[in-house]
Parts: sequence; structure tokens; C-alpha cells
Amino acid sequence: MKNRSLLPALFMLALAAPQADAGDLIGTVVARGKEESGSGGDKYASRKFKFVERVEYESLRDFVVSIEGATPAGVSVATPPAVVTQKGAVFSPRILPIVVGTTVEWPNDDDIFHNVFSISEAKEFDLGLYKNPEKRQVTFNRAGRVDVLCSIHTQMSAVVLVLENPFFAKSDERGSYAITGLPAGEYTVRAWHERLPGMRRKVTVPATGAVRLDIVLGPGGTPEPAGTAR
Ligand SMILES: [Cu+2]
Repeated sequence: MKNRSLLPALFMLALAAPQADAGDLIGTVVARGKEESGSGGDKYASRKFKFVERVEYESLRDFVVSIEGATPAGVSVATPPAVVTQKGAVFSPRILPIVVGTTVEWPNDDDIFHNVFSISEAKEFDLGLYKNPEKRQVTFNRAGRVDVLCSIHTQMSAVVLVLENPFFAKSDERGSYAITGLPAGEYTVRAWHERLPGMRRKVTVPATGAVRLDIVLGPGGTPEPAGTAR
């Protein structure tokens, strides 16, 4: 690693023309519950459980769909900086998927202090106290899930999902997503949500046009096919 010359990398970048054989991956991701597993009969009406808040699967948003593995050969990766603001004691966006190597800036747009930090294995950091115009930033050099909290305010949380390659998308309000310009080939697709078990699917991306993949997470979701790569 240390002795590796920069030259081959530069050469490859120069050769990286726009993908001739590339397709799109489109579809929806939503979550669904299951009556039997979630209801528990009358037990939730009892004193003991009536305060237990259950997940409202249909209202969940911000799913992330991504392609597993290293960046396909010939694709150059851009890492423009990303921004997560603190305003009204809320992180925005709360869910931020990025490609590994991206730097995230954390402006504090409030008149009060926040203390943004993470103890996640993929990136531990502690930004300390600051307000505008001072800005602090963190570069994420390892793939993984980074849970971000504020040590002053209990309700503040965000997740930076650091991904291995630039082929990912966050679902919109209606659950739709689109990953465009994927070199044709077979891939393992991962659907992710902050508070649900994820799911993997195999997909073959065509040289032109789009392949569609709709995924339902949660207890009432589509079961993961046996033998799907982990
Ligand atoms: Cu705070």
C-alpha cells in the first residue's frame, strides 16, 4: 500500500469514460408489520404494556438502497462534501448515506450549543461545543453505520451510513428510489433502514434500460431468498 505509485491510479482515471453499458436500478422500499406478531391480543390493553410504543411500519421513511462491494472497475468516485445541520435541536438530514472518503460538515444553526459525537466503531468523534460561524467537519474513511448523537439533547440523533461505492440512493416520501448508471452485471442489493433488519437481494442490471426491485422490510415483509450472499 505504502509503496504503491499514484501513476496507475491516474492512468485508470484517465481511461474512465462514461459507462457505455450501464443500466438503472429502480423500485420502492417500504415497511410492513404483521398482525399476528405485533398485536399480542389484549395484552397491550393491560397496565403493564399499554405504554409500550410499537413501530408504525407504514410511516417509516428514509430507506437506503445500495450495491454491495467495491466500486466497479472503470468508475471514478467523486466525494463532494456533505452537510448535516443542527437547527431547532434536530439534525437535518437525519439519515445521510455517503460514499467512503466523504467529508461531512456540521453547522450549528441554533443559538444554543450542541455537542455532536459518535462512539460507533466505523467512526468515533467528538466535535465539542461551537456555534456559527464556526464550523466543524468529519471525514468518514471506513464503511459502516455511524450513529450520531448530541450529548446535551436526548432527542437528537442521526445516522451516517458510510458505503463502499457511490451506487446508493435514499428513498423519497413515497418510498421510490433510483440508482442510475450502474455498469451492467450481477449485484447484491442491500435495503437498509435505521431501525429494522435489512435485506439483501440479487439483481442483474442490464446494459441499457432499468431493472425494477421492490422491497418490503419489517415483520410483514418479503422474506429474504435462501442462499443470498451475506
Ligand atoms: Cu444538541
